[in-house]
Amino acid sequence: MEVKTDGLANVSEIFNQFDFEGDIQKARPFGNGHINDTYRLENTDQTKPDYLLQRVNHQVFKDVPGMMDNIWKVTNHISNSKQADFKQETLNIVKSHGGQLFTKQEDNYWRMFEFKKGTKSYDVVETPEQAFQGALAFGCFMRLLSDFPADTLVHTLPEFHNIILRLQTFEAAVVADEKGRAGEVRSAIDFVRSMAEQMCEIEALRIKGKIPLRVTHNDTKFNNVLLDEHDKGVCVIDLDTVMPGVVHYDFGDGIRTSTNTAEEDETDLSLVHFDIDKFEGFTSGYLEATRDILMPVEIEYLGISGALLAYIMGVRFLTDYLQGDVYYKIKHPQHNWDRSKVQLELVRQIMEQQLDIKKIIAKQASIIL
Ligand code: ADP
Ligand code: GN1
Ligand code: MG
Repeated sequence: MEVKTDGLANVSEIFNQFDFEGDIQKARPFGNGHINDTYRLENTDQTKPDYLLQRVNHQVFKDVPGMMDNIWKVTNHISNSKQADFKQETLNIVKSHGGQLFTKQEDNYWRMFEFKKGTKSYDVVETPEQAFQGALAFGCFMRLLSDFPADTLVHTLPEFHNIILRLQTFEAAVVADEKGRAGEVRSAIDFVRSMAEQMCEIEALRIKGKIPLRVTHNDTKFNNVLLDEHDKGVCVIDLDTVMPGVVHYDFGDGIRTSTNTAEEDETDLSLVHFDIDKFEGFTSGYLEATRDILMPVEIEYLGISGALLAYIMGVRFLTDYLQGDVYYKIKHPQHNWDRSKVQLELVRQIMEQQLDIKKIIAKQASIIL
């Protein structure tokens, strides 16, 4: 066994608790997630799958059994769906020898999935066609869950995208200024405040019950969909946050990540562009799967949802920076500040291009303006 998990038990002790097939001799850290620790397990038996072992971040996800139960339910629902035109693969959970959806070792929770061979995820989308394919998969995902009883799901992160509450936490962090960083980020604080009213509109409508609740993924960052070698969508992953929400959360997070020409933590802001062609690609893919199930109020607010999700992430990264980096994994002390600036720049650009954005949505949704 080559890999030890930074001071924890050897990973072989962990994965041997699961009911996998074949023979695993190699494990290596995998992926660019900000929350969980992921390892790819390579099978020496070529006829058997590789696996993905994850240590769940239980500081973030307090109810791991509830979360795994959600994932079990929605993946079964997708596998058994009769909506043949929208079918797609889903994550396959590998249970423990005792038949559990996870194992607990000391304070840590671990789980295993089959690794989807021949797939990749993109941190930065290269072409409008990739954006289309990923969006089609995300759209199918929401559609396949449109007949799932949402009230049977645990709210794994209650009020996760509630920007009204996120702004309260942000304002408290500005006042507390625990690390003495508020002065340095003053222009970002001012920008966040100047956009607050507009950015709370969707959430206010949700709270009033004016936008229908659906089962949403809530973390449709583009690297949470796997594409095959021909860039066709294969499987939506990272199902930790699947719970009731509004379509704007999923469409918006897909837009903020698939249209950005730069990395999420790019330090040269001149490289951060909202790419309207990728916007059109993502929009047409998403609406291909969902056009006929969305209500007019849902379509009406798709246009600002990309800005909203970029704003939420900008506020969250900035809050974490002010609080001393207590939530996201960081690689250097400025990391959350860098991430925040990129998101707030995207907010600015997406709001500036609302006219063109709304025309594209109307065209793709087949609405006559
Ligand atoms: P995090 O919650 O930390 O973002 P993810 O579940 O998204 O963790 O996994 C991190 C990365 O691992 C993904 O972006 C993807 O590239 C890869 N990955 C996750 N699940 C699978 C899978 N079942 N098959 C292949 N690759 C996967
Ligand atoms: C986190 O787990 P990952 O890296 O896919 C975060 C998302 C943020 C994203 C920003 C549970 O997603 O909300 O949009 O980072 N997930 C959680 O990159 O907080
Ligand atoms: Mg992820």
